[in-house]
Amino acid sequence: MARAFIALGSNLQEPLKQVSTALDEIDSIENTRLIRHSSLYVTKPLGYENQPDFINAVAEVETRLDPAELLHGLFAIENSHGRERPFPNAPRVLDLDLLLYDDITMRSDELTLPHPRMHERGFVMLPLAEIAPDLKVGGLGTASGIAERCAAQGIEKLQNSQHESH
Ligand code: PH2
Ligand code: MG
Ligand code: MG
Repeated sequence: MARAFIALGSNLQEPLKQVSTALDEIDSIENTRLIRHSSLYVTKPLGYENQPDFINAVAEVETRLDPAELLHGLFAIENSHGRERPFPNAPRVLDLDLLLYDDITMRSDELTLPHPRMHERGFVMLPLAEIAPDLKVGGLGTASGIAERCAAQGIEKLQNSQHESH
């Protein structure tokens, strides 16, 4: 069994519902089980700023799939939510990014591990530090240490946002 972390994000078409549903769907990927997930966070858009706030969260899974197979499972969920890709960092109904897969470092056309921008992104690092504060992130230190350096990016935890069915 491998342990992997996935970032969830949405800022279109009822983002709360998109992210909550996606957590259940991640648990339904073959040979994959949701272990835990963070609270949901309301976050200011980073990168392309002229778009609505996001709902973000991070999930931890156990899986027998290899990284590419798991990624394809995530793409299938994005597509079933009607994900489109008009331009980089565009508003989206659902974005599922594979952040970490055990200690694997890899670079292919479709997947780079660890996710190359995760350590700069408060909307990834604060939720990750909530569920795995001592996790080592690629040679850059622990999730909680990196999260502290990202804290001032307009990231707010939603109260009572532990998802009911988990
Ligand atoms: N995703 C991006 C770019 N910017 N900003 C926030 N707050 N949340 C996101 O999920 C996000 C972003 C590219 O994937
Ligand atoms: Mg992304
Ligand atoms: Mg993505």
